[in-house]
Amino acid sequence: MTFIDKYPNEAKLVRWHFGVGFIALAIGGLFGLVQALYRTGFFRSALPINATDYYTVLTGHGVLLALVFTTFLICGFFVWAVTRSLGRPLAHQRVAWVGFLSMLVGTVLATLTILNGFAPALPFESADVLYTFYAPLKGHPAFYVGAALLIVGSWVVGAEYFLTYREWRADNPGERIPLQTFMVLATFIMWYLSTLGVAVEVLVFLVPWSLGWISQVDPLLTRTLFWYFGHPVVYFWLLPAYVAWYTILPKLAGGRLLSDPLARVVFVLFVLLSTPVGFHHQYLDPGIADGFKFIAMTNTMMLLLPSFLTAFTVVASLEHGARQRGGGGYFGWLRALPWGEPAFSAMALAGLVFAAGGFSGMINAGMNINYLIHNTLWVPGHFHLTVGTAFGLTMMGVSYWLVPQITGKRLQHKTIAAIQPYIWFVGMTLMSNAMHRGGLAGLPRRTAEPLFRGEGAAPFDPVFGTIAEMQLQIAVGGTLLFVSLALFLVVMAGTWLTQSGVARLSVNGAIPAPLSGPEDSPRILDNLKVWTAIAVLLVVIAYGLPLWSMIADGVLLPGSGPFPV
Ligand code: HEM
Ligand SMILES: [Cu+2]
Repeated sequence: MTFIDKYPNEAKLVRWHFGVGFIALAIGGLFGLVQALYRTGFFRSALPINATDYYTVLTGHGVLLALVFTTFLICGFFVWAVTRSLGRPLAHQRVAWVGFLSMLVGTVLATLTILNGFAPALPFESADVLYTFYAPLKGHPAFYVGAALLIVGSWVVGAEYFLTYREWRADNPGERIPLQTFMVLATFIMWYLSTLGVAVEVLVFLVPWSLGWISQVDPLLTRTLFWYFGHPVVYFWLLPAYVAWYTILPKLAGGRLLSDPLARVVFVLFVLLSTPVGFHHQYLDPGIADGFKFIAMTNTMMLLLPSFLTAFTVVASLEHGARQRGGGGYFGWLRALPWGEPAFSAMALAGLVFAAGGFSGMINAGMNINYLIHNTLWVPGHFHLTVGTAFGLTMMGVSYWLVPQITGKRLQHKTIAAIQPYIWFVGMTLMSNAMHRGGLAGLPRRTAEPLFRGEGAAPFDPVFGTIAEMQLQIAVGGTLLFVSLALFLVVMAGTWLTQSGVARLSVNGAIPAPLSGPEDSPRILDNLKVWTAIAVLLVVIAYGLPLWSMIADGVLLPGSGPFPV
């Protein structure tokens, strides 16, 4: 039975989340194209913006894609995952709708404030503060309030998952938590723990400051609170992709997940290690002792372990599937995978790209080698592989599979859908590779004038190739990405708006049991209270002293007092 027939209300909730996410994707993607063309100098004079507006565009791009598109898609996807895997409707529908509405109002508020940056004639401040909103950059209070409503809304939707789980638990004492629900709960435990930082930053400091109630804030403290949240947020994006790779992808490949216990171990490791690592974004910030940066680096490197485990489990599951379909040989089985199915190819290509993103991430995480690439174009090169593709392209794959199930309509424009992931893959390879290389040559990120042309122009020194050739690849890659994104939205709109016909589409949304099930793992893995307690302890160890030294010299005073290393 198709999801929409079994759970019509939950299907509606997922649809609304996806719908808002897709609108954010459309606007954010358009801004991405503008950036790629403007900062590389292609069609620059034809674009209706100037170098100041560039920051409005860049803020819109970062906020709408990295914060809004992600959060809506994740919350919607998880509604499906919890309902399907527990096999019951949500416990308190209304709670989830309240959360959704809060997210929606917050998004509208923040977006309007950002877009206001295009109309300097209006007597309002706007919010060209980028999606990291570092103080002392100051935005209109409505921007911060909007961001807070978005996050608080996601908390409320998250509460719904826990409430539904609690009801299920009452009916099923002693049973193992179904895998997808386990993954959702683990992801949200991490989300609650980490968003606390940004909530304090916004509600205690930035909102009162933007309203003029307090005269200054401590940039180091607010940055630290931001990055306390800013690294776990990347796992908030990544883990839903993992949910799809572990639970949907093996089925699409014609097989079954290799190991449920390994999947649980991976998610537990993320709960433990995602948060006490934020200082790896602040290697260049003064006022944080090197020893704490070193702890953050070590924890970060440990996070490679769950990602390697994932690569192993997912590839092994795909091989299993391919062999079920008649594939053979050492690598020959790869050809037996359904590469023409957009849901499969999008997720599989996303996983491949993520491997590359993982490697450039290791460079970012190295305390010394980070200095080479900090604030250069390398960094956006890296995260377009991770959030941009590992998350973004996976969610497109999820949509190809799920939207028919939540609308009851057959996927339309199948040919377009089949080629769309490949266009994304090629575009991203061009853009991201050139961004990485440009970063190594010293090209800065976040500027409309990366070449500092004119007097005192900075010399750039690529190891091979030229800056001009990299700029061309960024522009061509960015254009292909935009084309791909537009094609995806055409397929979605076409599917959504098509007449459903006489008979409802019936999709087999069942997910086969893993080869090795939860009964093969120790019960302690399901004890989320224990893992939460250890995670909190690790956070206290990593953050306690540095945060104390930042506030001990006066909560609003910049910097931190010296303390012995
Ligand atoms: C049409 C596809 C896309 C294109 C052409 C594109 C292009 C770009 C470019 C050129 C930059 C660098 C701007 C600069 O530093 O001056 C950038 C930044 C960024 N992009 Fe994208 N992008 C695309 C899709 C995405 C997606 C899908 C995501 C996330 C889900 C994303 C997230 C970001 C973020 C977070 C930044 C950094 C913003 C900042 O520095 O404040 N982008 N993008
Ligand atoms: Cu990080």
